[in-house]
Amino acid sequence: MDMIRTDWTVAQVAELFRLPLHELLFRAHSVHRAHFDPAEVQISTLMSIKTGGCPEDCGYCPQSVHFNTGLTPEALVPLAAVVDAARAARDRGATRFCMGAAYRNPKPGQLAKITDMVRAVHDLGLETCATLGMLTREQAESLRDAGLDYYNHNLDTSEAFYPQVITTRTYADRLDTLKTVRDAGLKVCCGGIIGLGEGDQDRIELLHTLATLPEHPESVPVNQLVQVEGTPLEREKSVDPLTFVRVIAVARILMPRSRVRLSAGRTDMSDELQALCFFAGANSIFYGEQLLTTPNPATDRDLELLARLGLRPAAPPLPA
Ligand code: SAM
Ligand code: DTB
Ligand code: SF4
Repeated sequence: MDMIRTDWTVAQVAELFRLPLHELLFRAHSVHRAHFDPAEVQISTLMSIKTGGCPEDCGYCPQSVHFNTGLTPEALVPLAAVVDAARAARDRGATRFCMGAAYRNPKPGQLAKITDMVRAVHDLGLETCATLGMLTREQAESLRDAGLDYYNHNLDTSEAFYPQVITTRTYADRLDTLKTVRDAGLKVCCGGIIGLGEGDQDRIELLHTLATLPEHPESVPVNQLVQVEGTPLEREKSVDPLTFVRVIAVARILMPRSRVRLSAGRTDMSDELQALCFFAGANSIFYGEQLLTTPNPATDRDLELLARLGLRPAAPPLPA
């Protein structure tokens, strides 16, 4: 078994990132096999429980009030709609249900409604995840007490590149919330986006920051930017697919026990690229025709792809 390390240096991460591709893939796949059943892919389904109208200015995001993306802001959805969507997701094979809200941070009345949603989804036997922006310790604890398993809060890119993408909050704000969530006893889902205009050094630094958190995030979503019309990044150059695979492979080597999720951007990826990502160590996907506000591959198509690759959806984890 490889050692779990949180003391990686930036130079070591850079060295991995720059290995000849086949050497990198061989190492990543070996680490993957040592820690996971390589035929198993964990399935999460996303639901946007509060869409649009977000005061933050994340340059990639269709939900920010700062950009005109044609999205109509909506109120927090009713509990019954969440329960219906979660049940449908469970019946289609998802084991985790992730609720996303376009908040900078939730207000008390909003949080109370969301804890009810978490409780109801938990009671359906699903793992629960939420992404609601910044949290206080009390909020993190009440979510945990309601049955929340994971909190998603992405670092997105390197600390150096961050201010070029987002100006309404800092990298330190992000790290603070990650600490709050961890200290409250929640599992952490934290990753980033590739294709924001960052360079390899930023990708290396993001991976380094993730892998040197006091504990590795249990879940590491690697998103490829979904270019949305009206956002400042709508015409950003798309990333070299082989660079994207390198990010997945290095994440797998650095964080051997984490679920690395091949997240947003799959509609723009070939089957072959997705296959390579799974080989490089990705073992989780978002499943369902919609991410938060943008499309995801059709579920039939995904099941067919997994079957063609000889992969299968992971069984739900045993209750603790
Ligand atoms: N407002 C909360 C926050 O930012 O933490 C939660 C919702 S936010 C939409 C969740 C994550 O979605 C972001 O951290 C970002 O990494 C990802 N995301 C948003 N827009 C995206 C896009 N166009 N392409 C890829 N990932 C995106
Ligand atoms: C994550 O890393 N990716 C998901 C989830 N966590 C919340 C969100 C992707 C959003 C893509 C753009 C959209 O659909 O609005
Ligand atoms: Fe708001 Fe989250 Fe979108 Fe940023 S990524 S604008 S915080 S919804």
